[in-house]
Amino acid sequence: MDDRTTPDPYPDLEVGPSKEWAVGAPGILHAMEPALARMGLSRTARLALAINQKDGFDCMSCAWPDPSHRNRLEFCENGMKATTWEATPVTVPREFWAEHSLTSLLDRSEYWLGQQGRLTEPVHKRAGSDHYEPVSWPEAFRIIADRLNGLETPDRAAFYTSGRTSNEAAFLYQLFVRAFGTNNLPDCSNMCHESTGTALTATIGIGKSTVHYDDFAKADLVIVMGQNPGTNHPRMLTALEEAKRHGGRVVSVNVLPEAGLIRYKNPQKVRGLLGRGTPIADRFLQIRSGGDMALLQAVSKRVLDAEDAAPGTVLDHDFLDRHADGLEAFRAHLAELDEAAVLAATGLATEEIDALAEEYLAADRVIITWAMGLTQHRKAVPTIREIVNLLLLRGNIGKPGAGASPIRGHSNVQGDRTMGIWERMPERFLAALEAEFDFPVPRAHGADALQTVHGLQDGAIDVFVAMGGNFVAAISDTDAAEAAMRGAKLTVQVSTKLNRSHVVTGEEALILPTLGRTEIDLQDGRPQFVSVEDSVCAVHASHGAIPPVADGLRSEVAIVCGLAEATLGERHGIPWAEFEHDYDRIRERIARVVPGFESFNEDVRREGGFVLPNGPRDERRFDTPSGRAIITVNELEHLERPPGRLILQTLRSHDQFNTTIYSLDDRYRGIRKGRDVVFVHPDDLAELGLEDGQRVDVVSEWPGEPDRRLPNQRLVAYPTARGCAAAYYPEANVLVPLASAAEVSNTPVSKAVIVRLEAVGADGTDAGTAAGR
Ligand SMILES: Nc1nc2c(c(=O)[nH]1)N[C@H]1C(S)=C(S)[C@@H](COP(=O)(O)OP(=O)(O)OC[C@H]3O[C@@H](n4cnc5c(=O)[nH]c(N)nc54)[C@H](O)[C@@H]3O)O[C@H]1N2
Ligand SMILES: Nc1nc2c(c(=O)[nH]1)N[C@H]1C(S)=C(S)[C@@H](COP(=O)(O)OP(=O)(O)OC[C@H]3O[C@@H](n4cnc5c(=O)[nH]c(N)nc54)[C@H](O)[C@@H]3O)O[C@H]1N2
Ligand code: SF4
Ligand SMILES: [Mo]
Repeated sequence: MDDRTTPDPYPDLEVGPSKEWAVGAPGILHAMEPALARMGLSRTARLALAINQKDGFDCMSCAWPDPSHRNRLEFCENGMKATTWEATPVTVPREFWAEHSLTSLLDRSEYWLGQQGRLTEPVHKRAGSDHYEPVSWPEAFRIIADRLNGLETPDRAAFYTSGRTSNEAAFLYQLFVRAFGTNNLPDCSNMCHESTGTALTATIGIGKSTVHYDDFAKADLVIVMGQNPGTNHPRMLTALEEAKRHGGRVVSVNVLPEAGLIRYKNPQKVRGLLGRGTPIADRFLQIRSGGDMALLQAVSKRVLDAEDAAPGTVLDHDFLDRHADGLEAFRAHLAELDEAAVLAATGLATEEIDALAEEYLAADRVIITWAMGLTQHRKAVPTIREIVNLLLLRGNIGKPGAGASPIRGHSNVQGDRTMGIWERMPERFLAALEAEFDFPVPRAHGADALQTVHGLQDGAIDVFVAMGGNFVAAISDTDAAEAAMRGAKLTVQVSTKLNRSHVVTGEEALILPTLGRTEIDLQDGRPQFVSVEDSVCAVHASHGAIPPVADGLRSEVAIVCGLAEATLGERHGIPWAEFEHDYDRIRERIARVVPGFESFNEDVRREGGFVLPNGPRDERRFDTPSGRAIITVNELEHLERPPGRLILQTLRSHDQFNTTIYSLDDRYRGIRKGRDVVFVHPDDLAELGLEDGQRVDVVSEWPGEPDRRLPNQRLVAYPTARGCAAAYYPEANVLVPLASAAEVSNTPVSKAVIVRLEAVGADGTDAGTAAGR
């Protein structure tokens, strides 16, 4: 049995008070300690001096951008954790595979698997075997090529990508997949900001942020919605601090009072290290889960009411006349807005909404940022369209200090999309690819992440290849996803370290170990560099800084080229060997296919890189069918909480990166040495007849389906919004129904799972609360 389901997996769990401040000296020290212990001073120093520096490597953790004026140390605590996790000198020894059967590895947690160190040689699990065995690179490529070429149609294979893959590797990977003949390119973005891309492309013509890094310092108001920057984008706090120094205000809209937004100690400033830090959020709206669409509509209505009261003075008429459609329908729709429904949906008081509207009206330049608290809801797409509506009313797109700014997850998830990693790339891109490489590029849309699970379930997909990531742990409904993966004929993982997706395999499986971003990538004796695109569309180079942890590791580029050569041979005449030996040759091709990269090889060598063109940001140009931005009408519908149930969000602790668990602590939330907790408001606990410290099964309900269960969690009384609960991803993924997906974007609804809590007796048996039984 997996230790997610053992009765008491974390016997040392400690729960203390949550913290009000984030980062500062304790943070950086916290991150450096294990690094120093494991890697020694010289390796640690070499890494610390290279992260996010001009000639160094791009931090592989989140997609937060770098400022143009860089400090000597330009990283945060969590960047250091990610770096040392990758750059550890610990490696998985050859004997490991003989000693550990796959069945025995199923009992191991993600934390344990990650602790085994870096993967160093390709391994192969034959059909029917319970062990991986070392295999040579050519043999590994030959096996995969044989299986791919033996498929009835190329659509029987799916090729997943996680967001650390460089632009160069991503471009070649999608080229290989499309030359092989399919658009089955699911990616982590399907589970992440897909709702953002869907909403923004339809309304403003581009699925990306419309701000520059420097805009944060120029903003009068930054509204941070559904995002926990103190943990997930720590250096964003520096940008928010700067905004405040210039007189800007910051509002947080969140279900939880997250530490970093309350008070921040900047590790780069002596003042920050010693002092009490800067209070970041001037205002905190503690919203109910899924209430954001109602809040945004209510604020827009107040803006329109203010305009009615003083015609011609509130809206940006010049902007609206020139650039936007749909104002009248929007106005008519909001005239009918039911304030009672808004209050029920948001859980906020009228005065709190009035106050936010006043903040918005008082500001000439407004940025709205958001992340998973908005994108992973059933109504995510219309909610993000409402962000656009609110911004458009006062021309807050395409001027300095203003804009819509989704904050991306993985360090190159945005770049991977730009390079063509998407199951539904637009015709423009596919036609350009076809013209450049002269083979018939498939046009039928491919499978996204959830469709890939269904494809595996139905037997429509036989081969699953993953360029990074940990698909079975990251996607919804772990049990169903794992069962589906076991039905595959072949699974292939290109990875740096072990995770659950290496253990839950198809009939036959391979692991191909890859270089990480910290490592020097030599091809023909010459160092190569790669490039990435951050959350605000800036592209820059990343150079490895330390020697690879083992001989024989290959770069992601080399692995794609090896796979492609073995699978496609001379087909299509694509010069894979040339690409592998000199990454400039790849960039030359990208330059001819992807707009904005025309002088890629020159631009990427400039200090700080270059910024991609962006119609709305640069010239208020909206690439929609009408050439204008679209104000949309969205029916307000909010999540009803059935009696006796809670709305559970699944989120990240401070010491994890997605499915990678660095430590069992979550210090801002007061949790140590364990992850089996569920956070619930004390009044809800009382109402449910439960108490802090008690153990419960968390049971998720979905109409017509059997219950899903996360057993034996410790209740933690916590100041979340009423009716809401929180538990850690990925453990809580067992609770997310596969059928629960956002409208249009098909993103799993990981932030709103309807659950009931069932008390567990001291002996670990079900003590049987009445609810739902
Ligand atoms: N250290 C670290 N950094 C990371 C990651 C990591 O795991 N660790 N992951 C990376 C990735 S891939 C991503 S996508 C980002 C994720 O970055 P975040 O989106 O910040 O990550 P989550 O932990 O999912 O936090 C969601 C936040 O939304 C709030 N929230 C939940 N539901 C609602 C709602 O209905 N309304 C509102 N207004 N708020 C809500 C939660 O309380 C929480 O603060 O971080 C990236 N950076
Ligand atoms: N319930 C719930 N589920 C969620 C979410 C949630 O909030 N709640 N969040 C969703 C989001 S936002 C995301 S982005 C997905 C994340 O889903 P994924 O991207 O699939 O997962 P990660 O945990 O980021 O992947 C970690 C693995 O990547 C590999 N890796 C690390 N670095 C490299 C590298 O440089 N190259 C290669 N090839 N491999 C590398 C390592 O083997 C590591 O184990 O999860 C989603 N799932
Ligand atoms: S903010 Fe993100 S990208 Fe920057 S150093 Fe921290 S983890 Fe790395
Ligand atoms: Mo993400």
